[in-house]
Amino acid sequence: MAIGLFVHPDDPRDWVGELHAVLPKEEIRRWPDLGDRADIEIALVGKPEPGALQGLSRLRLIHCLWAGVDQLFQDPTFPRNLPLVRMIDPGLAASMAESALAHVLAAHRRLHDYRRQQDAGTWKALPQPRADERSVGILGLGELGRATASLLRPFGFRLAGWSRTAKQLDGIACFAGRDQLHPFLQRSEIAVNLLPLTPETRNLFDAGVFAALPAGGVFINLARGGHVVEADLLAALDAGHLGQAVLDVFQTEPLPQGNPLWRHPRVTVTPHVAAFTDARTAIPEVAHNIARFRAGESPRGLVDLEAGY
Ligand code: NDP
Ligand code: OXD
Repeated sequence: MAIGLFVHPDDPRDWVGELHAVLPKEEIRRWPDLGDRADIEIALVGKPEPGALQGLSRLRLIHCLWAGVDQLFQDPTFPRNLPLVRMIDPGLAASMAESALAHVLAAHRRLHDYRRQQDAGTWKALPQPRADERSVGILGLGELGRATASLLRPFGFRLAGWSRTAKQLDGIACFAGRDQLHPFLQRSEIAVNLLPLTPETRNLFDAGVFAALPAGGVFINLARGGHVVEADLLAALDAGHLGQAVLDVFQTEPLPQGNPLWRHPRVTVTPHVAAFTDARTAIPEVAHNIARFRAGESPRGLVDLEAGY
């Protein structure tokens, strides 16, 4: 039996080298050179080509190398009858927390406002709240939301978080469920999205959600473009209610050239780079999960296919 690696041929990470280092006895076959497809027992996938997992008659486990799994469900042939594990990678979590910190500090210190002042040749000091006067809300208190909260906490921000199930976390005002979404938004001057894309969270950020954020609020989306109704986001920015949007992810990626978000003065665009799985820290986690699976134990990061994350 063999492990099939379904990553893009241009992916520069040394997946095979890292896999051989921790699983020296395993046979690794990299798509599309799979040999006899019936040999593949475990599939390691990023965003495989549609249909790439078809005909793997003895496949028993799918381990995603991305934190999010929504991209897999876009393929109608994706096998939904097998255990699916998502990536919990300390390297990715650290990288996401770093990106979130950079964007939160830029918003807090009003760097977007000063950029616009610079463009207009304006020399003017703006009011600057202290960190402990600034409310930051994190949507999603999973691996990445909690890592982000931990990195932000020492700065003294007034932190809040929103999740599906109720939580108690040190130093974070916790809100849960749809009933508590608006009270959470109303106190989030800087809102950081770290939710998974599921049927419940698709298009969550619509006109009502943007209106619930405080006037002048900043929306930072580091999760998925499918969370956002782009027309409603543009309307909230154009109306002057939303102060800035920092967007790493989009409904369509790459962001089409004609999309108005590219040139909007209150939008910052990055090309889906907030965090990448780091093969060096991720592959040992994958190896542990394979060992757990083979021992009949539950792998870490098992996806609830009903909930979609
Ligand atoms: P987790 O599964 O660990 O955490 C998800 C969090 O979202 C949980 O707290 C969960 O609540 C909450 N949640 C899920 N559904 C809802 C809902 N309907 N209402 C309220 N809260 C909800 O995911 P990760 O933290 O590992 O990753 C989050 C996402 O980040 C990924 O799915 C991916 O889309 C994105 N991502 C983006 C990257 C980029 O480069 N831009 C890189 C990596 C990931 P509960 O705790 O109650 O279950
Ligand atoms: C992920 C991503 O989900 O890179 O890991 O977006």
